[in-house]
Amino acid sequence: MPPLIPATLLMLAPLAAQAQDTLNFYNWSDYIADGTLPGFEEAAGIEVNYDVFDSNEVVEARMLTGNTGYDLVVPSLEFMARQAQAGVFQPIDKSRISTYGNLDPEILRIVSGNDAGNTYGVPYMMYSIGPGYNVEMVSERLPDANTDSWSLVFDPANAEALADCGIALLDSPSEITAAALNYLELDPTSEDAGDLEQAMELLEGIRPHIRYFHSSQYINDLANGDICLAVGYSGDILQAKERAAEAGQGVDIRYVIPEEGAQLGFDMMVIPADAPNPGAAHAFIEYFLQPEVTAAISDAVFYANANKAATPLVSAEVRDDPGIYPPEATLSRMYSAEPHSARYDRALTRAWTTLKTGR
Ligand code: N2P
Repeated sequence: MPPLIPATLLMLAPLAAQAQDTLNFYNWSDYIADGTLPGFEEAAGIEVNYDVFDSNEVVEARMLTGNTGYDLVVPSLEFMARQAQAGVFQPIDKSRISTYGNLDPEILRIVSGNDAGNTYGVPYMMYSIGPGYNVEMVSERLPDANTDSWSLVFDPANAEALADCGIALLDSPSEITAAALNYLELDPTSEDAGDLEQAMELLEGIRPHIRYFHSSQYINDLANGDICLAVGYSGDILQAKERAAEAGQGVDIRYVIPEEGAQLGFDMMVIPADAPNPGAAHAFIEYFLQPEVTAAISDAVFYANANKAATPLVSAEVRDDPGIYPPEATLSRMYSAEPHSARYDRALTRAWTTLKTGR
């Protein structure tokens, strides 16, 4: 008869190994290349559990509650800054990331404005927020409209003309309100109650013409011609354009950074303070920062990256697209979001609920 104790140990061993060799990764949807996770699993011998989200607000609620079980999460910079203050992250140990030096020092300097010393976050990808539209459906309904302007959606007459083919807005109070403030020539980072009221008035004016608020569904809907305009994330709209081209039904999608300017954002890889396996998170960041790995993600999802060594490897199609890598003149018209105070955030959430539900 085999001894009892060794058998028990044998049963425990695989469990311990599993905890050690698993990365629990929580990332935005439609934000990775097909080969990234298999490549990492193979290279590092670490298995990946991958979950996705499409909203900073959802991530923030989970991070502040804690105990998420995640090792690596990707909030946007202005949200990350608030969460860092709440103490929910652990510092990145740069000495464990041999590829850290591939990051563009200029971008690290910019993000350090909301992450002093680049302590908690490593840039994943960069994005802008603007209108994407179905070229044919929009020109049929609005042959004379300026399609390079936010007025394409914020002018109620235009929104009304497009209502029948379908307008979607991101379900993102901070980002849509900032776009409205910017269109009104107010400071997009303003926390002034009167400014918020003006932004909400603008949005209420087009509300009857909005089909839905959602932060990822518009990719397929634009590609299939089920909606004709979405205010969305740059790369997601360009993924819709690609899906439409692949489907071969003649749907042509265009993404614009409007002449009034748009939000430029940074999504940041962070490690929760209570991460079960911070070693795996560091290993992923090190793997990710290899130039060919970062470049393959940019090529797949149409977002710009902060990996300077990867730039020459990004396909010309992506690198030369002004909607992905905005040229200097466009950059000078763009704005960044800042962390909200808790007080403003409550007012914004209330206003947003009223906008969406009428209550
Ligand atoms: C990916 C969206 C990422 C940009 N679907 C918004 N942070």
